[in-house]
This record gives sequence, structure tokens and C-alpha cells, in this order.
Amino acid sequence: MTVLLVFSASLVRADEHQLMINGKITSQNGAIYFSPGDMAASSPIEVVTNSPWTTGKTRFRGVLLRDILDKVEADGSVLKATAADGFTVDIPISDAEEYKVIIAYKMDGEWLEEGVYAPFWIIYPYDTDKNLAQEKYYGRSIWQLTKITVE
Ligand SMILES: Nc1nc2c(c(=O)[nH]1)N[C@H]1C(S)=C(S)[C@@H](COP(=O)(O)O)O[C@H]1N2
Ligand SMILES: [Mo]
Repeated sequence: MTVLLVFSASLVRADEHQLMINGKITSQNGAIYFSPGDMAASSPIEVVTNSPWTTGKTRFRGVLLRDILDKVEADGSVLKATAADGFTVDIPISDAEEYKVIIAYKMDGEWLEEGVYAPFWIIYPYDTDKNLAQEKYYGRSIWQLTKITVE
């Protein structure tokens, strides 16, 4: 009975509406979960930028990736990011240190749309640093982000 309860609880937690961070972090259970509401409770930050997916300047709101990594005490060099659509990409932790990379949960004042970009979207300030407006960083701009494994 206990096993069944634990199993169903983990199924509920590992869903498409939140972000699970695991791997080389400090956690008693091996993973830490954030819903968009949890993220919105932290200091919000905005990145206003053009992007390949939007028309004109778009206002992305989220939290600094480096702040979240600090919060979970990430101790590694690479983030293995996974999306609900099955897409995966490696993001060097150095990106979070060098650039104002955010984990976005809102776009132009609206929560990211379910089944499209929700719950989270990694966004770089593509306009601020021309170096960021290239395929390498677009490819790391994973939407429907649901899992980060710190390695
Ligand atoms: N969840 C998710 N995020 C993703 C992708 C994807 O397929 N799924 N494609 C990535 C890649 S490889 C690139 S170059 C950019 C842009 O993809 P697009 O040009 O197909 O829109 O989004 C990135 N983020
Ligand atoms: Mo790509």
C-alpha cells in the first residue's frame, strides 16, 4: 500500500506542468520541483527581445537561470534539458554565468500556452549580445521544458 502511494505521488509530481531539477543538486529526495506559480513567487526578471519564434520585440518574464541553479545548489558543468515533446538539449552552465539566460513562464503578459510553450521556456537575450542570435543558442532555447538534470 505504501509503495502504491509513493508511486502515485511521484507520477503526480513528474507531470507536464512543472519543472523537475535533479542530478548534481542538493536535495533530500533527489529532485526539486517548480511550478510556474513557484517561479513567479521569486524575483521576476524580463528579457525584451526579438526571437525566431515571435514577431517584433517580445517581453519574456521569468527567473534568472543562474539564480535557480544557485537555489538548488547545482554543482556540475552541463544541464541536460528535456521537453514534454521529447526534445532534449545540453546547455553548458557557463551560459547561465555569462549571459542573462532566463527560465521564462510568461510572454507579453500571458502565461505560456499549454501544449505550445508551457510550462517553461529557456530564453537568451538574443538582441543584447549579437553573438547570441545564432543557431547554437536558438537550439538551446528549449520550450515545454519539464526536466533539467545537472551533470
Ligand atoms: N521543446 C522544444 N524546444 C526546441 C525545439 C523543439 O523541437 N522542441 N527545437 C530547438 C531547435 S533545434 C531550434 S534551432 C530552435 C528553433 O526551432 P524552430 O526553428 O524549429 O522553431 O528551438 C529549439 N527548442
Ligand atoms: Mo536547431
